[in-house]
Amino acid sequence: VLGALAALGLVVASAAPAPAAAPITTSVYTADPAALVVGDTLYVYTGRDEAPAGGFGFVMREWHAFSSTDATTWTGHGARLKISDFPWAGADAWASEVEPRNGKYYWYTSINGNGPGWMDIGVAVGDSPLGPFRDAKGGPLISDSTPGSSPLNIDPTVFTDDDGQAYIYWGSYWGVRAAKLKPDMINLDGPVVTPQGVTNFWEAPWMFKRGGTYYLAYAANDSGCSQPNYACIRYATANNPLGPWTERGVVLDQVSSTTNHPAIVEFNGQWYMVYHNAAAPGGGDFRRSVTLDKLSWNADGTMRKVVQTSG
Ligand code: FUB
Repeated sequence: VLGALAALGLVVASAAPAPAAAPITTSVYTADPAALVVGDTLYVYTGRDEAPAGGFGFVMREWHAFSSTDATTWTGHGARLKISDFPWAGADAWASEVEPRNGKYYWYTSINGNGPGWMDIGVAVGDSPLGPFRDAKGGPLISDSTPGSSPLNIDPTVFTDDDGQAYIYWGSYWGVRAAKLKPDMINLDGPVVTPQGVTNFWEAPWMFKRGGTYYLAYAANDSGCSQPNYACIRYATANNPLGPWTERGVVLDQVSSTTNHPAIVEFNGQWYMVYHNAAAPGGGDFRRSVTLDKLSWNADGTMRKVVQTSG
């Protein structure tokens, strides 16, 4: 029974405290983390890699949720959102992020909308961090027919500023995109813009604010930070949520998977870099695992490079 529950991601991943960089679970392969603090709990939302051993290409059908009160011991809550929850979509449960507003939780997802384009961005809504979640729009929030969007709309990150204005950033190999969100969180408010100054952007943006400065971390794959076909995590800062941005360097070197995907969060007074790699048993580029390491700051507001304590 335990094995069956583990396969569903419904058992505590580790009874005893594990080293900080152990995978948050080995019950399933996980990727593309997004982090959210609600009260005394750190939630991490992930995709699930289901590619067979040695398989080439992503097989991703659902998004999972995990929680912890110490950033060390994790409880798996199973798949809280699936492709089938979006009746207009049919494949590719890629990167996602959950953003709270007015007591609701909005789960923005990369998903193949089965339309003329490839990937779209959908949004589901729930009444708690663990849902249940339902499609909030009945169609994509962003698709390749959205003026100013990218041919490949993936990897949404949503940030709400101190004045209550929410922004969505997303992007792929054609560069980062951004737009304001209406207060309902399920409609864009104004044009899609292409933020300037985000150098070597590849995918996987993660937006946050610290001490009045806006930070945009993202996966880059330039030879200055990684070997060919691997990503590192660079970041840029700005004084305005839509930029212009100044690139500040590499905060996470390449990992053991070709892709990488950051979520940066403060929890219980400690900052963390949540990311994925291929270090779990049987892991690989399409069988990734989410882990996290501590992140610290210089006095000038720049980030120190994260020390990876897991392969
Ligand atoms: O997991 C599928 C895709 O790979 C994500 O959308 C990207 O961020 C990269 O991790």
